[in-house]
Order: sequence, then structure tokens, then C-alpha cells
Amino acid sequence: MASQNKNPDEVKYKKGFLRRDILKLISFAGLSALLPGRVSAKDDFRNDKNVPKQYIQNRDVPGFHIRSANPFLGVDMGNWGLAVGGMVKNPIGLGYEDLFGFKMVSQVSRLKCVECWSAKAKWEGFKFSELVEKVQPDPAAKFVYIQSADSYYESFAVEELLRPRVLFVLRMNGKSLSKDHGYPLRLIAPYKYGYKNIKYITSIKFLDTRKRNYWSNSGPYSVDGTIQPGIDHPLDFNKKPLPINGGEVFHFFDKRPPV
Ligand SMILES: Nc1nc2c(c(=O)[nH]1)N[C@H]1C(S)=C(S)[C@@H](COP(=O)(O)O)O[C@H]1N2
Ligand SMILES: [Mo]
Repeated sequence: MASQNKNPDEVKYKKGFLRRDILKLISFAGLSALLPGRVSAKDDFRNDKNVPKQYIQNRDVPGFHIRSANPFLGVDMGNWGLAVGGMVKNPIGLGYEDLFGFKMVSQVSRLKCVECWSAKAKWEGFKFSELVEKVQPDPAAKFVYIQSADSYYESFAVEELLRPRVLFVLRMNGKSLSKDHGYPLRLIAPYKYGYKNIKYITSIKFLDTRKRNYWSNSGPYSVDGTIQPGIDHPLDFNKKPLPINGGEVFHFFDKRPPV
């Protein structure tokens, strides 16, 4: 189930870490044994009686729903590390404490899911430019592929992650991210739908081609995922698009804002 991955060759990026001692390879085998039976990513698992309610009900932050393509029990920190590599001069492996060495930025922004809910929180984390500076990507590497501990994956243009108010987030509402909201590390990109805001990040890879993301491979959503003003995708609501407030929308004059 959650250990199923379309790009197994990319799960474990392990060349040339500066901090070899910290980064341990991540094994999903033990974790998947703990999880309930297979749930198809295409089904709405809220209707699946085999999935415990706590996977889908918000337990900590009012207004938020816990959204997971597949039920996930959270990251095993004994095995967690962040690999940043691909087409870069200096590939690195970072431990959790290393992430606090980056300049922390905080913002209040809204996460807007395509399934017609949105909620705001105070997020704290670091900017993508900090990572770029450290690893020094090849100028030909115009794309970024991000992978998660729950086998979710996302894809961005480098430029999209350098936009204002895009954060690699460690803290939500004054506390470390909770297990449900992506501990230890997630992305918050307020101008993209919730599904682009990938949780449980384990690897960030610079590439010269654009890869697809989980929800374009497993459902009806686009790779781009930029918020469409006023309209939600129809998945949960009898195929009728519903207007919804919330979310941040870039306008044409924002095309190349300062980082
Ligand atoms: N790794 C991972 N990240 C993920 C998801 C997921 O299933 N796995 N779901 C996405 C979706 S569809 C949404 S709406 C948001 C929801 O964030 P929340 O669970 O913190 O409310 O997380 C996104 N990030
Ligand atoms: Mo979502």
C-alpha cells in the first residue's frame, strides 16, 4: 500500500552526503506492516469502514482536515533524514536539527484543498533559496522532485518554489508540526492547492525534466495545481464545481516577483 512507489529508483538518494553519519536509509517495510489493509488512492477512503476515523478527522487544529492519500502513521524519526541532491554541485544529507540552522521565517497563510475546505495557520520554516544556496544546482536543473515518507511525491519548477511565501515548514501555530500535519518537514505554497503542499518530506532532487506528481498519476488533478480563483474541483461534490473562499492567488503582474 503506502510503500508502493512508482519510482523506486529514486526513493533512496545516497550519493555524496556531507553528513553521512546522520542520514540513514529509510525503510518502509516495517512501517507498512503496521498499516491497515490496502486502500486504493482513487477511492475516497472516508467511505471505507476499514480506515480508522482518526486518519481523516482533524484532531488538533480547528478548520483543518487531515488529508492523506493513504493512511500513514507518521515518520519514524530514527530513520528520518533529508536528502537534497540530483543535478547539484554539493549534494547534502541533513538531520532534523540541521534544518534549524536555516534562517527561520514565519507567516500566516491559508491552505486550500481542492475538496472544498481551507484553513489558516501560522507557519514557520525556511525558504527554498537557503537550500539552493547550499547545494548549488546546475543551471540546467529547472525542476524539483520531492518525495515523502508515505510514498507521496510532488513536482515543481525551481522558480515556483522561489516565489514569495513558499516555505519549507517545521512549525505550525507555535509548535513543531504534528504527526498529522507533516512532521518533521512539509511544504507550504499558499498559491497552490493543498495537494501540492507535500508533507513528511524525505528527499528533494534537482532535475532537468519535469516529473509528474501523485495526484496527476492517481486522480484528476493537475501537476501544476495553481489555485483557480473561486472554483473548486468537483471530486467530492457530485461533479459540481463549488465556489469557495480562501487561498492565495497570483495575478499576471506577479509573474516574476522578487524572492
Ligand atoms: N506526504 C503527503 N503530503 C500531503 C498529502 C499526502 O497524502 N501525503 N495530502 C495533501 C493534501 S491533498 C492536502 S489538502 C494537504 C492537507 O494538509 P493537512 O493534512 O496538514 O491538513 O496535505 C497534502 N500533502
Ligand atoms: Mo487535498
